[in-house]
Amino acid sequence: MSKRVETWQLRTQFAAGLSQMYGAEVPAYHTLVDVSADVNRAFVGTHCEAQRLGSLERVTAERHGAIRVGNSAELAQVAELFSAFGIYPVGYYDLRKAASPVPVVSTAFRPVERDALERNPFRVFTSMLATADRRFFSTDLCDRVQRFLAQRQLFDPALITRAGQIATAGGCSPEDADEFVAAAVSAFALSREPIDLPWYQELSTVSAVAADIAGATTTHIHHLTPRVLDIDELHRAMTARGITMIDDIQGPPRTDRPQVLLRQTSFRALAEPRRFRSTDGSVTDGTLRVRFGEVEQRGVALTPLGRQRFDAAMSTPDPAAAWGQHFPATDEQMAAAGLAYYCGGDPAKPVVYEDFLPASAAGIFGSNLESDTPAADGSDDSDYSQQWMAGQIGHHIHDPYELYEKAACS
Ligand code: OOG
Ligand code: NI
Repeated sequence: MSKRVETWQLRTQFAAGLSQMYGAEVPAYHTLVDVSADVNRAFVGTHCEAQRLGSLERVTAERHGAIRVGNSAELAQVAELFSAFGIYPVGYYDLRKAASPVPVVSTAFRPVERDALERNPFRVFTSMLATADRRFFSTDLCDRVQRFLAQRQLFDPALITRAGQIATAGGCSPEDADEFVAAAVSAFALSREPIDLPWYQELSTVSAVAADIAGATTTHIHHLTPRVLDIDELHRAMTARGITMIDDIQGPPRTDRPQVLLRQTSFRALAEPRRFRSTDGSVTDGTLRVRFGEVEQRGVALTPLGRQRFDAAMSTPDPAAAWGQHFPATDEQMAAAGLAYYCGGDPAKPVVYEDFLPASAAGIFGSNLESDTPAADGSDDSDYSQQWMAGQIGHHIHDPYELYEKAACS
């Protein structure tokens, strides 16, 4: 009898399958992955402590993905599907509160146990359209979007049922794994179905993100993000290859002090072929610039106290210049001051930050919008809280700090 495929192996298979599909759809992603691997190899060759935040093998294999759904029913299906891969909702991000608001609320699906993270840390940043927020959607448009969403089916119900069974069993046979993972991956393929052009255009006037989410009857993987050990070098190397990167690296500044949290950057969305249906029923070929490539560099996870320092440094006009007033020079001092998590309190063993940053996420969302329509003034009486989201998907949403606390002590 053949061996059972465990949850973490299903996760690895799913991440690899998405990567293969996305690379075929967006060839520049392959360039990003190649350049990331080069940067990582070179960095490890010249820095003796390079692998303290993860082995070269793990870092180079590591990805996060991003997906976007329309309503809480779809989010609940995603939660059920992802439970088969051992990834669960962690953290709550309200991107409507960002400096450049995006009409979504988000969570990140990721492994929560340390050994599961070590085996494969694949995460998916998952956003849901906030249609009930009147600052973005009129009552009339909200009704029509909700009707549109209620009629579409992003996932085959049999796939979701199977996911629940596999999650409960903690794995499946190799044959079932191949079939299940292939079906899960293809649910995120870019569709060739024509898009209703007037509908897409109407939503675009609210937000390009709204159009991407609710403008079509299917969803897709929005991006996949490799991890690098030196994001500034990656930015230079990609630019040298003629790929237009966004100007900024989001998150903490470059510093020679301990690397904290998460730094991210992206290349501009590329035109991808899509088909459109006009009011008269005719179908034409066109393009959309929606999907881009993103890259990340991860540092040590900060405690709530460290996070306060981070927020204070980031709110200054020049975070790089202010950094030294907020953070000490060594991991020993970081640990002693209770600013960051270290396994067993050992400064040589930083606990890697596994989550996201709301300001950076909004920056990544916005980085590719030529322009986006700002939210209208007025009040929002929608109830998109973390508790609301947890109730809708029927899953506890983990508190990242509790997970880091546990990782540091175990
Ligand atoms: C998600 C944007 C945020 C990140 O890594 O912070 C993000 C999206 O564009 O759907 O991917
Ligand atoms: Ni991302």
